[in-house]
Amino acid sequence: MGETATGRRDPDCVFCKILAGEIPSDRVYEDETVIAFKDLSPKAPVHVLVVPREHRRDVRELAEQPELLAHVATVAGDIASHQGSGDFRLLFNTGPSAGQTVFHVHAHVLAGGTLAEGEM
Ligand code: D5M
Repeated sequence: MGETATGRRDPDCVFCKILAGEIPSDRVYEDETVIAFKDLSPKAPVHVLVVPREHRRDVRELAEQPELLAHVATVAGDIASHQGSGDFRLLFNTGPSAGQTVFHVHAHVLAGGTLAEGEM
């Protein structure tokens, strides 16, 4: 539950708890390697987080697995197509001063309506 083949999980991580089903989430997609659920504090009409199942701190660590990083982008595009016009913004906050608050890598998928430049 919520663990991967390599078993990377942080018991204190809120997204690992969501992956394990210990905290509820509004899931919109899941497969063997990622899940996607609605952000608790949406900043756009569509605001979904795509989260690799393996606990990795940030996109730098995720980039060590290029296929998984590409898969996150593909899933993001599919969500934007299904829930919006197909246009979307893909954002990885990386590090505290860039606004990262949950240190389990996640891609913000923002879509729907018109997204202002500079806006999250
Ligand atoms: O983004 C972390 C994001 O995670 C932020 O937009 C709120 C969201 N969040 C935090 N807890 C939850 C739960 N339990 N469900 C759904 N969304 C959640 P960051 O880039 O780290 O600032």
